[in-house]
Amino acid sequence: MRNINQLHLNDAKSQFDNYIKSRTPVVFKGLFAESFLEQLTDFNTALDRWFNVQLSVCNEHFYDVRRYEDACTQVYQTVCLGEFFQKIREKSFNPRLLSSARVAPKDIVADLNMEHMAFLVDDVAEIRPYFFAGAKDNFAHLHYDGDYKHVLHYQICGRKTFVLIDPTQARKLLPSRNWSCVSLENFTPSDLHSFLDMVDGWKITLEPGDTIYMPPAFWHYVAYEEDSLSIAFRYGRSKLAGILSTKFHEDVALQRLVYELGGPADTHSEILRHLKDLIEIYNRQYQDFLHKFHSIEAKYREIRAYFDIDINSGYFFAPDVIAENTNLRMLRSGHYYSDFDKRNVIDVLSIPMLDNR
Ligand SMILES: O=C(O)CCC(=O)C(=O)O
Ligand SMILES: [Fe+2]
Repeated sequence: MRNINQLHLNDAKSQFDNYIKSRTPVVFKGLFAESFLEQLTDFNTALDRWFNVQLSVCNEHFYDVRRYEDACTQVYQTVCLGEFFQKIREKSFNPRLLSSARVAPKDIVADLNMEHMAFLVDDVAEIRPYFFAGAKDNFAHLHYDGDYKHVLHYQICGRKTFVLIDPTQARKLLPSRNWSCVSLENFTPSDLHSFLDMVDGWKITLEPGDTIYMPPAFWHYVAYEEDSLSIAFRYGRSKLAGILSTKFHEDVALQRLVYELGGPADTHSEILRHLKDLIEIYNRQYQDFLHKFHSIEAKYREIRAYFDIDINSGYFFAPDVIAENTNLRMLRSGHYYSDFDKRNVIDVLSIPMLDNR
């Protein structure tokens, strides 16, 4: 297991670049020390201030790798923040309800001054804030985010443990799309420790006021040690990563390509060859979206073989899980490939292939 370094703000200014370049997680202390947000590190104070803020909450955070039916019946409900925690405490709400990765409500954004991050990111205007609220013992199942953005996750109040694993470890994680079938939420502390040794992962518990940097495409699992409020600031991806994220369905093949693009330039020629192939396959004409999906899947298999990621021979996959996941992947691909007419082509010449921030 690897520990995550903690930086004080003075050091952050000079050192953050090295963490970004080497795709290494790090934690900042006191990012909003001089702003109003830092006055809300006490849970009850924050709850008082934002009691009436409307939240969209939803059960579960890992429906893809559970039952197929669950994936089709995700139901959101609207509730105000104060009532949300009250109802969980009095057990009239399911404790697994989370407000997860929803665009931060405007009353909360009004209490933020993003300029406090100006020294960390090139362009504050491109940062998108997402809000998270959840009660003690909740969790976010192990996954990676297919937007391939950098993330600064600020812990407003409560404590949360972050586990991070880099994309090279995918073959040990039984991945399905961007979800792992490994349920870290069921591990004992000592199981987790051994597992993190196996996958060379990082672990840290954030205190209120801490901010963790998650590099793009990283696997993460989050455990709510206490009732918690936090904001994920997502920002900064290359034009190429944006195209891969929005045009292609998620797969560890793509995740790995994005990760490798952030690495040393002398490894790039094979990566670029795979990417150009993918775009060429994307731009072909197909009779329907499933044909397009299957052609892209075939290339993904080739890329996975290149990186030695054999995702379908995981030792612990039950056959029905594989079947359901394959089914789900195929259905979801409609979202990406239904519009398969000539207009939907990627202009390879317009993409700076090696602009990888
Ligand atoms: O804190 C959480 O519940 C999940 C965090 C997460 O997945 C993210 O910031 O992308
Ligand atoms: Fe995430």
